[in-house]
Amino acid sequence: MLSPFVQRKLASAFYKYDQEKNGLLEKEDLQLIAKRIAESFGLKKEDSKYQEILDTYAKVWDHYLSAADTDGDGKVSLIEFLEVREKMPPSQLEKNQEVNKLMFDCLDIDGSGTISFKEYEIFLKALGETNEESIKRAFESIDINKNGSISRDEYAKIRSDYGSSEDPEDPSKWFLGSF
Ligand SMILES: [Ca+2]
Ligand SMILES: [Ca+2]
Ligand SMILES: [Ca+2]
Repeated sequence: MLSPFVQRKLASAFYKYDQEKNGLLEKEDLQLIAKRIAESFGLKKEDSKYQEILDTYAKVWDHYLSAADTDGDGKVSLIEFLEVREKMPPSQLEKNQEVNKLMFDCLDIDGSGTISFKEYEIFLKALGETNEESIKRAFESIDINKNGSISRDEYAKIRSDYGSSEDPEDPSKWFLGSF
């Protein structure tokens, strides 16, 4: 059984990703986030990077979230989302690494190999974050070595801690901004 604290964090993530606020996660929600991110970077539909960002979010659905859609209606409820985390077998955890890589590549828009403050800010704003302090706090909590950018390892660690740490003081709870 997931603890109430972990459930709260996962539910918070679920509702941030539910762009249309209908209480269900769908592939369309992820496509909306991808479009917002691409547009915030000033990309146009014709740009190959624009399509690349959309494709990456489509893969996140296909390789990861669709596994939570147990009744196969193309929509993931919060209950399904929490259940899949609870029962996640080791094979799924490996997939999780794949998703970490996908998500990282998606956030690293300029392909520099690290996520800058600007890149993370655009991501959080696409999820609906409006509080600048929360954005700063999120970035600072992920930038473990405080060198001003997020590495793959830092991202993977905080993403994993967000979904598992039982410590209410752990900075990983700020991963997705306001909490
Ligand atoms: Ca939705
Ligand atoms: Ca970058
Ligand atoms: Ca860093």
